Amino acid sequence: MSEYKAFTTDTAIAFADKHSELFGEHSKLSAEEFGGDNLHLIFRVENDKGTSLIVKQALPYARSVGESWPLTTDRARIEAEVLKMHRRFCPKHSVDVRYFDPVACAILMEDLKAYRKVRSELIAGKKPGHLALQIANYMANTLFYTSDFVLSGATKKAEVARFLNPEMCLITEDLLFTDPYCNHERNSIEPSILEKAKTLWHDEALKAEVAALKADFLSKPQALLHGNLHSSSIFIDDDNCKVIAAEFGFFGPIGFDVGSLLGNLLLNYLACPGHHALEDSSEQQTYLLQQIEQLWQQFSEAFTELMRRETQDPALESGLYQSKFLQQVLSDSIGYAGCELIRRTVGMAHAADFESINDASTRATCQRLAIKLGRELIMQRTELSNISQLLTLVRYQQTE
Ligand code: SR1
Repeated sequence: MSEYKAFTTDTAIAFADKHSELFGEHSKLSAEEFGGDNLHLIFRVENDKGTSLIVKQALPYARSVGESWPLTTDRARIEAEVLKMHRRFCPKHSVDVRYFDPVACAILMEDLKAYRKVRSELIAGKKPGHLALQIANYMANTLFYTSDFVLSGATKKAEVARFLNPEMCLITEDLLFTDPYCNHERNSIEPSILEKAKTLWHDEALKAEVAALKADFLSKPQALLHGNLHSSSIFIDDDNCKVIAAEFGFFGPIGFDVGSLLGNLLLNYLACPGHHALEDSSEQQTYLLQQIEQLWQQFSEAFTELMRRETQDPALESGLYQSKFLQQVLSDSIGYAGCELIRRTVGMAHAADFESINDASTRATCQRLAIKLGRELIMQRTELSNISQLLTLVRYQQTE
């Protein structure tokens, strides 16, 4: 068996050519490597008619950290399998995986050339009306059909084992739930907010709630999660959204996927004054809150309808149980959204929403608000019993 070798443009072309019928002998192929991803080599391979595919190869380490942080290349298998599974249950919003090679740790997939990254669109002040509705349907379908409501006990356990993904989960466990709450060397904290960040390290009440959220992340295999569902993992065009990058997938708490997206929409909400003039900022914030409301409403309606119609286990058919289940998903989602706000502000992996704010003082104000709102969400997650209460809390977080 041949060995793992990082692709060059030439070997990426050969890989795409071998595993695709789109490229024939008559086509002249070209490839470009494009960046933007910390953990992978990504190539666009194109023929002379303009038809293209993406080759995504897992690197054995994180580029931003270097070879000192080894990473399992098995995540390429996880990513390919999660994307294929999610596409089974939501074909419209999952990227199409054409081929996976376990030795090269590489995936050949659909090129979303005409799509744009949601995070960049939101930072630019775009207001796509179909984002929340479509991703809510994606989450409801992918999460419901991989849960205990549908899978038998034996199948579910076998699937949990197939998607264990311990190394990638450890990254999330460390970066989301541990590092921000101590003086960890991986943290990246701007000096202007250091005092605010330090309050997190000594906040015992908060740390107890984060511990509870981490414990659930470790031991609540409710459904096959995407595992990293933020606004850079979703691409959008004028009519449709598609989800990519599922290498952090595993069986975990449903609220983790919902909360990751919620947290990233809130991050963008808080960043608005750093990107737009006063009136535009307030319009963009109104749009974002409407999307958040729609995200939860549509997700909960679709999930409720699926539970009512499609539950296979008679013991889980109780309407009362199902509504309690969803209530729990809401509070988990709010808690994980709070963790996401905090880790993107003081942890290792910051996001462009704040990083691209040029004015240092505005950026610091946004970051302090993110820490404050993140804390409120974590602490109040079980008291916020519906999405309107969450939105009211967000609207009132205007002072640091
Ligand atoms: C080393 S990876 C750092 C972060 O980037 C990814 O997008 C995940 O969110 C991860 O936590």
